[in-house]
Amino acid sequence: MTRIDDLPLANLAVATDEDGIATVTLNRPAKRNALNAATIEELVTLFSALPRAGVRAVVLRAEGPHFCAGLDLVEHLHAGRTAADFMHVCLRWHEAFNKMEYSGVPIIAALKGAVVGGGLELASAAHVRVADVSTYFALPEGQRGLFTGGGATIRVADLVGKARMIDMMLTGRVYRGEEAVAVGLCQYLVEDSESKAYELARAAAQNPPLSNFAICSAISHMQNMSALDAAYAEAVVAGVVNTQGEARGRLEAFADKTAARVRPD
Ligand code: 1HE
Repeated sequence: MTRIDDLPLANLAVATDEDGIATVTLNRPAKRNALNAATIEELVTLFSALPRAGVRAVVLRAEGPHFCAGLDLVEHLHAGRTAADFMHVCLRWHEAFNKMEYSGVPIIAALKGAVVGGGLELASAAHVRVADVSTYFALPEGQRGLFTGGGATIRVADLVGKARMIDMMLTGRVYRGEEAVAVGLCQYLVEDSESKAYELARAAAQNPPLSNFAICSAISHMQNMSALDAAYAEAVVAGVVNTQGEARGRLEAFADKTAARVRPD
C-alpha cells in the first residue's frame, strides 16, 4: 500500500481521513491555482500513487475563491518554449489527467469561481463535478491566442458536445448556474460545493472498491473502443465485478428484504 499523505507536494496538499476519503487541494491561490509545470508533475505523482493507497474516494478542491485559472500563462510566456517543448508539456498534462480519469477511484470536483481553460480540462478529468453559485466555466484559449492542450478536445467535447465547445473557444462564452448544468459542464449546482462533494464522496465510498474501480475506469476505456469490443469488455468486467464476494452479501440482503430499496427522495 502506498502512503500518499507523505508525498513531497508544494502546489497540492493531500490528506486522507479514517474513512478513506482523500482531500486533494489545489494550493496555489495567489496565482488562482494556475497550472504550472511543477503542479502538473505533482498531479502525475499523486494520481499515480493514489489507486494503490487504499483510498475509497477523492474530493478535489481548491484554496482561494477560484478553482483553477488554467495554464500558467506567465510561466508559458517566460519559458521560451518551442513547439516540441509545448507538445511535451501537453503530454504531461495528459498523463496527469488520464491518471485521474482512469484511476478507478471516484474523484468528485468541488468547484467555485473560475473553472477556465486548463482548469476546465482538470475538472473534466474528475468523475463528478459539483458547482456553486460563484462557479463559471470558459475556454478563453482563442482570446489568448492559444489552443487547448490538456484534453479538452476529448473531455470537454464529450461533456458539452462539439458545437458548444467550438462556440466557447471562438467567442469566449461563459457558462454558469443552471445553464452550466443543462449543457453538462457540471452535474450539481448547490450553495456549498465542498459539503456536497464530501456527501457524494462518502456515498460512493460505500460501494465495493471493485465496483467503483469498474465505474471509474471501465466506462472511460469502453468509450475508446468499438461498440463490439466495448460490449465484450463490459461482459468481462461484469463477470469479475458481479461475482465478487462483496456483491454476494448485498444480494443476500436484498433477497432477505433487509437491504434498502430504490426509492425517490
Ligand atoms: C495567473 C493566471 C494564469 C491568474 N497563469 N498566472 N487561463 C486564462 O486565460 C485565465 C487567466 N486568469 C484570469 O482570467 C483571472 O486571473 C481570474 C479570473 C482567474 C482571476 O481574476 P482575479 O482578478 O481574481 O485575479 P488576477 O488579478 O487576474 O490574478 C491574480 C494573480 O494570479 C496574478 O498574479 P500576481 O503575481 O500579479 O499577483 C495573476 O498573474 C495570477 N494568475 N491566472 C498565470 N492562468 C494545456 S493548454 C491550456 C490552455 C489554457 O489553459 S488557456 C486559459 C488560461
